[in-house]
Amino acid sequence: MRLIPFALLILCGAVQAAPEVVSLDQAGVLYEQHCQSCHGVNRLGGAGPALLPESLSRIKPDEARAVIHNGRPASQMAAFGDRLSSAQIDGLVSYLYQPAATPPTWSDDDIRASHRILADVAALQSTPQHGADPLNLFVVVEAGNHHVRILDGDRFEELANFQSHFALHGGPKFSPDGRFVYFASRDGWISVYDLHNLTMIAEVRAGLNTRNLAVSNDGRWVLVGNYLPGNLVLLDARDLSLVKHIPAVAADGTQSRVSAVYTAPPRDSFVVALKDVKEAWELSYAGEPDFQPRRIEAADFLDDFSFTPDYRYLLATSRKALGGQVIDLDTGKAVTDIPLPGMPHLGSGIYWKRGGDWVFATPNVSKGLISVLDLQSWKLIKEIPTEGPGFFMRSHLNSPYAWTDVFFGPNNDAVHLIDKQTLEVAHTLRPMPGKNAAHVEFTNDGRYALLSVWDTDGALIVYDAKTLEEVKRIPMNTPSGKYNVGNKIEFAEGTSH
Ligand code: DHE
Repeated sequence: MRLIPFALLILCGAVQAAPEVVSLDQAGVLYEQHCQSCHGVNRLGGAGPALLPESLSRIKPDEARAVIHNGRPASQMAAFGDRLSSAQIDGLVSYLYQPAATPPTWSDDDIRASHRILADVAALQSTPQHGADPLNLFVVVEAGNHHVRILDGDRFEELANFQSHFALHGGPKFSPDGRFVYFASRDGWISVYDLHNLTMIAEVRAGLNTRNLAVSNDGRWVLVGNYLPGNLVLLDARDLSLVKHIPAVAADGTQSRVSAVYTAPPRDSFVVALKDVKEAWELSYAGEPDFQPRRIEAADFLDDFSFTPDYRYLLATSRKALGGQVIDLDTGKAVTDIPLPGMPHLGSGIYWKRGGDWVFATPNVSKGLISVLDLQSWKLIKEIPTEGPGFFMRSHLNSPYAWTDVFFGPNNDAVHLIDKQTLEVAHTLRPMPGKNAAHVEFTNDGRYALLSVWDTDGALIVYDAKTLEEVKRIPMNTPSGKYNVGNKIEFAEGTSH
């Protein structure tokens, strides 16, 4: 007779005895037993990410169910399908999407307690130690396994590959000399990595649910924008130590989340979009700054925005105007609405010179079109039809094309190359048929374009940007974004800010 271990009998018993429907209270107990040691008391995160509706908004309940059942490959998340019944997993999923009983808080003390110095910068070399061109490195976020790879942008060889915090989001940002790169994860962890020495310097948890970060043009400050708690967190760029937090509260006292924060180099300031109140903020970092926000009244809520090339105007989304609003940062006045169809993704828009004039093009996350605006008159010049809604756009001063993806829908394996002068689709590439192709970044000289295939068995594909020949294919697990150091620190035309 085969002996069944006692523990297994108990476990089987537990599974069989589990009720058909698990209440939220019962699920809370299951959370404490199975999840809390990694995901933290009150679901605020620990070794694993925070599990609150605010931080799970990107994950659909079905996916959460599958992750609990099967685990998440290349992560610490174990499979619980052999320990929990379907009803228990369903109960847990419902529980995770419930708001916290007491609103989660993250104080200055919490931030300071999370701060870790991982290397002594003073003891490191102050010149690049890797032999590659420091201005042509690529930082590639491999979202599928929460890793970052550093690539030599001349040879497309890997210089480093390291684990990141869970779910990095938004573009990493760089110190003005390109030596340091700053990452933000959705669950609030900010890290700084030294590209000269290929080593992590410091990390800190600045919030519970973070939007993005910006680095000042003098390299002294890092400003983090948070959804949860709704605030800005100012860090010393050298080691990420906390300087102060600034609550995102409107002039009338209404509390807001922060949609996004960017640096505006010619203005020596950070510009901040607020999500729940009709204000944009500008915080100067010139001289000895006090970081008091200058409040600019917006015509509508701001989800995200782009700048004009001179950084005088904001092109921001406006739900009310069904498109965009233009805000003059000098006068602090809303200039005009730009009615645009669908849901333009202005934060991903790029500008270039067409003839002698600046134009701005934005993808659209709900309609298959690219809107092109005249930046002098704010008029819509053209709607370029695409094979489906898109997320990202990229170009380079030396490229005749703007590359844009078809992120959503059945044609998400396609990438369109739009002729920047005729505004026609000149080429459509399908790098890996059937697999989502998205997000492009050019080498510093614009000779090569690096494109992602967002799939577990995905790849980073290097194209000759002129001949459109494939030069190299590096297998990767969902490489989401890639960022060229030179393009980023020059705030080059055609890349994201
Ligand atoms: Fe992003 C950048 C907001 C969903 C991948 N995304 C940004 C930025 C903002 C933003 C404000 C600019 C920050 C920066 O670079 O400093 N993103 C939002 C949303 O509001 C939205 C629609 C919903 C949300 O969940 O927050 C959203 N974003 C996504 C995704 O689902 C994507 C595709 C996958 C993911 O990683 O979550 C995604 N977002 C990205 C990427 C960038 C980004 C790769 C950087 C683009 C760049 O080239 O700079």
